[in-house]
Amino acid sequence: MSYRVELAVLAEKKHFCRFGLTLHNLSDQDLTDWHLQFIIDRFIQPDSFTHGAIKQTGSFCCLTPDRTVLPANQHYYCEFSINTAPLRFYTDGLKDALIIADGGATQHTVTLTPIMLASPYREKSELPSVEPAALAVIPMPNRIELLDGKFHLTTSSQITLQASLAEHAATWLQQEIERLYQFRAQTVGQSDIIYRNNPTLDEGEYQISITGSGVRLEAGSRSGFVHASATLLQLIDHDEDLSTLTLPYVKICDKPRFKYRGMMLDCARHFHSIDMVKRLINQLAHYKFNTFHWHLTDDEGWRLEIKAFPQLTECGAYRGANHPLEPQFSSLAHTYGGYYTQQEVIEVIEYAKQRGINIIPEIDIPGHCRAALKSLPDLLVDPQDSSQYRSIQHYNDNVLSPALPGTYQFLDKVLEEVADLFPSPWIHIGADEVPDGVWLESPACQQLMQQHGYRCAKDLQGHLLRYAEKKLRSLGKRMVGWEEAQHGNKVSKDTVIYSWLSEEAALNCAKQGFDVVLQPGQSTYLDMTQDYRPEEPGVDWAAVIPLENAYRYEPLAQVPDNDPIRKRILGIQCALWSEIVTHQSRLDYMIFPRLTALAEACWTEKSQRNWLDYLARLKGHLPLLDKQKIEYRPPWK
Ligand code: TNX
Repeated sequence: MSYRVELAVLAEKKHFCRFGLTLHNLSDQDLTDWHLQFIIDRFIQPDSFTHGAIKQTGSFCCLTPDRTVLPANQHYYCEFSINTAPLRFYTDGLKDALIIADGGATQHTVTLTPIMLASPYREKSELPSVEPAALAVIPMPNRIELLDGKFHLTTSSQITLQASLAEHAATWLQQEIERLYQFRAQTVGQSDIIYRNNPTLDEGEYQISITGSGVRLEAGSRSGFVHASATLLQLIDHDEDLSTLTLPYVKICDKPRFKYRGMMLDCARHFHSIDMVKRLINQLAHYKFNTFHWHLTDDEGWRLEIKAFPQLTECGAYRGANHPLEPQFSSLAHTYGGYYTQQEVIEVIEYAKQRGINIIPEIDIPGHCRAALKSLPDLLVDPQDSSQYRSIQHYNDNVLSPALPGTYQFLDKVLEEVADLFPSPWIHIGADEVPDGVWLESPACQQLMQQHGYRCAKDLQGHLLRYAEKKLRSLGKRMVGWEEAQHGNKVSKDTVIYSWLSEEAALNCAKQGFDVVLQPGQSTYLDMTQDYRPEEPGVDWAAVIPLENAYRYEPLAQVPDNDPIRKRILGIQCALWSEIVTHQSRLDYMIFPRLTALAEACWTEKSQRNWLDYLARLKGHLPLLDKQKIEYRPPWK
């Protein structure tokens, strides 16, 4: 350990923190002509900095000290301020640090010590202890009746299809039984599992009956059969010695509460491999989700191959020292990145389809576009625009211009390829977090405003989104976007709004006549920490979301049952933003088990939901997660 950096909170108030940063040179060599790079999510006030200067782009900071030599066995110290809420978690601190020395000729890795927080929370919160439930089905079926007796699947058991709609569901069941229990159902043999068509059942609805004569799964839709397979997989008990699978005698009648049950994964902030994406999609199928929202582009990365603009991935998919995109969130010393080829995307779409999951791609515009702007500067950057702004994630150059012809050429080509690639009838165009101050100092934007009588930036944003909506409509697609898509009041009521700020905001959109998907950050954001202890990874700007709070998320609790507005609420979506999600085990930890709790908000009628009952089922379900080596956050530590 030759170099070590320490960050300490010296003082904190409601919207102010003062920090001291110490860099120790523990080596026997002087550091000369050096600067320090580090990563932190919060914005450092540049003029608060002592003993040098700081330049920050996003989470990437470059500290130039006020002296060029740091002698062996000595330290450098500086202070600075951040005007945000107090830090409470170690992941709020520095995420990486790197010394660049000898004027750039050498670099040295730096050991980080956990941030010294001003008031770390030490109380332990514990879940009530429960006995594992015998029927550990999650989400809770709407009607389940346990009968006396057990059915055994043996090596001569066969899956029989009496419904063509069940083909995917049966194949998936077979694959999962093999993956989980190395148990292969036969192609000829005893017809023990029968998928049977039942046209009286609605979309997603299914019935299961397990009796002495076997397992019967009924549905009237592809999705219904997939959900039946999912339930069956959770009913299986495996006796390793007997090499049989045991199923309890039961009768189940089940159907979804909400039509839309989604999960969003941010693949831009950190890149998640195709295998990780498939793994998640498979898990979603187990909990009866039906939508995967693929966040493919953002300031810090463009992850989708676009044949018309190869630069988007050649340049925009990578961050690093010698790249137009600086390192962000992790990995200062190495180039970081990756993208999905269109061929890979086709495979993932097929994989998801077989599991009853529709994939909605998101191309986030006009904000969150830094990777695109850096990749296609000639097309997308307005050199006359001298507007000053800073986005929430601290960029001053991340917004498309509604006044450049290149913006529309870009949108046309990208949306055409995306619409071609994804069979989903919906395409998500983002629209979130366009910073204040944008476009104001651009003569071209000012002219566009005058031409149309627009009064503010929201009108310009609406102008661009209305164009995107028309383009998508011409491609046979419906536009969907974040809450802010309706800013400027220019898009039609066909646009589906994904509401992330609050339920009140969601209901407002619904009242205006928009269809709405609920994704309130306070309950469904899986990048929020799961407890108050500083070791918990995550952020807390929306809330801390312990398992119980995720479970107790009850949408529309204040809306009367007969209120017509309920029809506009299509469903619920959980989201994992990936600023801190660097690898599979972190992803597992943030998602599980909270995803299972939220699955129940999506699927199970309010009257059937019960926290302690869920905990008992979760306890009974954990062995299945262990079997799959899912590195969930242990609910009972
Ligand atoms: C808000 S919610 C964002 C994301 C961030 C996330 C971090 C929304 C539409 N935008 O860009 O990654 O917070 O929690």
